Amino acid sequence: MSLAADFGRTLTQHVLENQEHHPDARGQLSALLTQIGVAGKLISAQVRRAGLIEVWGATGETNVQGERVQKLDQIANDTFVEVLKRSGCVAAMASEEEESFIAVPADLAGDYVVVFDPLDGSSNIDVGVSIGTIFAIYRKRPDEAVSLNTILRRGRDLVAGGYIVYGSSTVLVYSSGQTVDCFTLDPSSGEFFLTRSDVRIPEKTSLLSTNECNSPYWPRWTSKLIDTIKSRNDGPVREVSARHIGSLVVDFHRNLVKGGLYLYPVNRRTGRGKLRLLYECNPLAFIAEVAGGRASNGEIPILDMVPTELHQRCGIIVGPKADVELAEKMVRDFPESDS
Ligand code: AFP
Repeated sequence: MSLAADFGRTLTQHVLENQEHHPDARGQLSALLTQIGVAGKLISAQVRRAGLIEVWGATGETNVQGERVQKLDQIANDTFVEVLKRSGCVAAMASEEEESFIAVPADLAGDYVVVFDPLDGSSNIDVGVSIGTIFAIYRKRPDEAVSLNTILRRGRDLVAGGYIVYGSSTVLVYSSGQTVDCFTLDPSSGEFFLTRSDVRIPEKTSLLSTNECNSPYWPRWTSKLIDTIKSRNDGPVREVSARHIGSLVVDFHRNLVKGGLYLYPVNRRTGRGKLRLLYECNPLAFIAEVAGGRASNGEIPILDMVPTELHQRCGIIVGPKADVELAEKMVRDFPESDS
């Protein structure tokens, strides 16, 4: 038996096979997804050296090879921007790390628009805790000259989305709308191999993920929802437990596989959320919906929100459908005006 048979399909094989499901596919989306895999491998290699970069950075900004030391989130951003530019598949992009969007020069420009958070959970970098990259892909509207409006699109228009988790292993998860599939990086061969296919989020919430220290700033419905979910433990068996890492993408990935509800409501004093609609909430909402879950800002699905700014923030509840719908009901039942 060959070793490849033990591992199963590679990311490239899977992407090419999936291309057949898209009637208007011309191969550019497949090439783009494959290049995102390449960017993920490059960033993963740097993440594995993060502690060393930290030490070198602190002692004079030069590593043992005499190279200038950059911060990891800057490395991840520059890597993603460069790989996407050179892919020949992207017309414009926007990054959580960049103030404005980037238009790709005409000679390199392709048909797609990519928005991404190059390194989510950066406060976890220097303590060796899992972090990740999040991305989402739109098809550029035909004949459109690139402008801010090229980027400010509803999540409902996405053609693909996904993320890469740099954890105990490096895992790339993506969907182009049919299924959600997970690939694990085999460090010895440098290939991503399919390790979970057609992931469906469990229907029951068994994990609850939220930063409970924010409770003084929560809208009224949030505590009511959390109390309701915790009350499921009043019986003889514990049904729900808490898990919160503080890297949204990693919290999301665990919840997707194990059945967890993630909440980051708007701050009721400022009326603002923390997480970014374009780079964080939309891609994860896209994955959640394809996997049979739901993502909402409490009033409407995240994917139906119309962005008005590049770095727009919003509240989010994402996870098993029934409990996201329960949260939406609680938003209606406990309006702020009654407090
Ligand atoms: P950074 O990438 O800037 O560290 O942001 C991380 C994040 O947006 C998200 O990944 C975390 O879950 C969230 O912030 C944690 O923030 P709180 O400390 O407000 O809970």
